[in-house]
Amino acid sequence: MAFARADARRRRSVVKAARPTPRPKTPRRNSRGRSALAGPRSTESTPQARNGRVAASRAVHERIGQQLREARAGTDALFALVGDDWLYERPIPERHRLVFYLGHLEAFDWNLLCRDGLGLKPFDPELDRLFAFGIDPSEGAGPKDSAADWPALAIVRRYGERARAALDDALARGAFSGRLSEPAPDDAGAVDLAIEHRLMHAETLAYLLHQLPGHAKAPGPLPAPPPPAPPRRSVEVAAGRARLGRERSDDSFAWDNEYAAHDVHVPAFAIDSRNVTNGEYLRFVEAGGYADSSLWSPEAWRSRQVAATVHPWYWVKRDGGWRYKAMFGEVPLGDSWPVYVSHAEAKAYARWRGLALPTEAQYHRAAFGAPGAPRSYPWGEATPTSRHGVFGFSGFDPEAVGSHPEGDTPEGVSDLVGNGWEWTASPFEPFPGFTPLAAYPGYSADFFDGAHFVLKGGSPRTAIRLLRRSFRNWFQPLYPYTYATFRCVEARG
Ligand code: AVJ
Ligand code: FE
Repeated sequence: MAFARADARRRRSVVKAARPTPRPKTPRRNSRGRSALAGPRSTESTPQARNGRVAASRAVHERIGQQLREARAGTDALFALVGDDWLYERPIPERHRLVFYLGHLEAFDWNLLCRDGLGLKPFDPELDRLFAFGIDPSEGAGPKDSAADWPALAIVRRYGERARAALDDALARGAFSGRLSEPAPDDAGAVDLAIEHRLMHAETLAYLLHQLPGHAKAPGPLPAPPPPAPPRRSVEVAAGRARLGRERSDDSFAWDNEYAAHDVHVPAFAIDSRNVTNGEYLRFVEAGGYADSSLWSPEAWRSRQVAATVHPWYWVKRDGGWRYKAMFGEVPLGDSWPVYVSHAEAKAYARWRGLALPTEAQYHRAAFGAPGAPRSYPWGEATPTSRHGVFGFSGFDPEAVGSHPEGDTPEGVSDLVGNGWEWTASPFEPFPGFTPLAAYPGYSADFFDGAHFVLKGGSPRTAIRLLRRSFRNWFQPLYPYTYATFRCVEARG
């Protein structure tokens, strides 16, 4: 059978690919490999560690089991959008082929929770390694593998089924210990970690699928022409403190880069009440913003993106008119949608207006108020719903800025959460008191390199649980594929 033969052929090339083949330039790995946690923990005296040895309750196992199943259904639905033939494509040159992600989501869960956490015996160590790490190479240093280097879909799917079955069985047995925050790989909190890992991939997988042509995907909704944008105001924020980060006493999962909580003094500033729209950004494009080297960093100016394109990645010019590359096809460019751009483009636009991007601390102060009376969300304490903004997989494309006023801050700043991540001026750095998570030491630490910037908020494809105040996202400044927008700030005084 043709299928079986293809399997055998691909199987052999995996063996090749899994060996450490010398590459011209090693792409950055998303993790430092096998968990550093082996044998007894050194922190047995902390209360969390003592509690952590108690088996997690049935209720906790039911919650994480349910949330894991929901997250799997989400990523399964994404893979089901594309025909099998397309899964060997590499829609973004700096990322792996789609088939890698099909294996990665299952390998990640298995490696962390079953192999490292519960000590189960690997059933396919080669694939455990092949699918362990994503990549984040800098420009021009992308991966060079070919489609034939990857195993056949039947093999990848079988691997995924076995990995899932082992984890489901462990959850049904109640195999995980009780600690939720700063978990070891055998704690219930490590299952939360795996769930959030999968949910983040559900978003970045959408960026990948977005780049495939419409005919590669099942039909889906196209965004309708949006209503006009509300007027943009400048909202004054008085000097004062902002609270960043997360209390160690919170007993639920958070990533290492969210710790520790600390206050920062923020001088007075004014912030745009809403995001920069396509219509506004178009004026920058038409005024020659991409041709003015004084607006760009030397790296951005040299970059392929700037040299080869003169407009946002999600725009395309046809017959003299601008169109928008929506998830399921091209549509007329919606003037009032937030513009999705790279950090370099956002910064160039802000400079052109004589303004700046908000720092992470300014974002916190505008979105969540003062440390004395901090809000959980820009609108207050209410659990995020579709009334508050555009997030939680509500759709694949943005909506008009300011279209969810229930999600505004008390001062009327809109969409600080949802409808597109907010680029900040802040490089991704550890907060004071940072310690890598034992369960995944490289998750953040591998990216504290000055070459990534913090994004806050969320996009239409961001899971609701990732909208928490302390969550931080990061990408390289020239990466144009993120559903990321921005607004401008001006220092006062
Ligand atoms: C936090 C979204 C930048 O996609 O590179 C996934 C998340 N880390 N697998 C990324 C991540 C490892 C990460 N971001
Ligand atoms: Fe990953």
